[in-house]
Amino acid sequence: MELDMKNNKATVFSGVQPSGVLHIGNYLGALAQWVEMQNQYNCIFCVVDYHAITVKQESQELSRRILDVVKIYLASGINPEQAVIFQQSDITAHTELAWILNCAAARLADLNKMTQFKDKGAKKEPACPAGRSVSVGLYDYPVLMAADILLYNTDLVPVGDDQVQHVELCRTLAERFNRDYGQVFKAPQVAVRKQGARIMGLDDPTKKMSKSASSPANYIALTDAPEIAAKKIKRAVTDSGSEVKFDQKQKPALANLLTIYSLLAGIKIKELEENYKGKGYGEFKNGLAEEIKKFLREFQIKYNSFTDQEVKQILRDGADKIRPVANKTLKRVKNKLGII
Ligand code: AQP
Repeated sequence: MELDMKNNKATVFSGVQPSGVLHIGNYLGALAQWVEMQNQYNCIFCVVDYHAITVKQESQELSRRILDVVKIYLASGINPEQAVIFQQSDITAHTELAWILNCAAARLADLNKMTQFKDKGAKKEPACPAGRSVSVGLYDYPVLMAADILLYNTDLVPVGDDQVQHVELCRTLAERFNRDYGQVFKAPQVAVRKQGARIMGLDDPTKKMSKSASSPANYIALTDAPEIAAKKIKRAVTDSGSEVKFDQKQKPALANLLTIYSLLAGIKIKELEENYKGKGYGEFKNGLAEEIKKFLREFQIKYNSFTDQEVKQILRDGADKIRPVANKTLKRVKNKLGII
């Protein structure tokens, strides 16, 4: 069965790494946007397992997490009848195209500008952020991501704020290849939500919420027990003062909590400020904790309703649908290079 890409809909591509427990930052920054897009576009959502191994993973845990990420997609509302869901390593064209882009389009100067390998390197080895502790794969991650996107003639890439730099690089690589070897690739646009594009850590509002954070107090995992999640909210860092007011500069921790509350409850921030006028941080956090508990309870009922067998079948079907599209693009690229 081949994917019908001949309709007039634009194509959306995005993915998540099975590199840890997914958190509400992943949900609000990326997944919620994907769900909104699936009626309007040809959507392709990938579990990017080759990206996950750019940092050390425990092999049994990785196998488990690949399936869990798909369950999270499904619980978020991605419908496999509408969107294609597949596992990156099932389509060999991704790594083949990444190698070709490494040689024919990417430059060291491009990759040296990327911040992710420096940030992750700094976490492991503060004295040497871009050095000994960073794998070549982590450094090259943005090129593999460009290959993921370009194989499917993608128009739009919905991501959180931290991935914008990588989508911009993808455009550069596409344009450079087209210029040097002839037109093959479509340069994609990035789609970032106005609100929720960078949810910050609960323990440190200057750093983004991250699944590889050293402390679970940093994030609300989508699989956290609702009571545990409520406790994390109550212990979350807040700012000085007591007025519930959105002020990114003076009250970054509260601004983050207000953003989470607003998106989960579907209530405007102005309205939340009004509701909590004169009530203080404690009452505000209680309200948010209740909202989180409600969200997680409903989410987890759906999450737990899918079996591993169902998920494996969805991944097989997705790969079968999408493989011809990827192979067609790869063939065009190889032709341009004279690899026939
Ligand atoms: N804190 C965040 N706020 C909003 N969006 C976020 N995303 C990640 N963190 C936040 C978005 O979630 C999607 C999937 O992320 P990823 O798996 O590609 O990895 P990442 O961007 O590196 O996110 P993490 O959670 O921090 O993972 P680790 O710790 O493994 O690197 C992307 O669209 C991302 O922008």
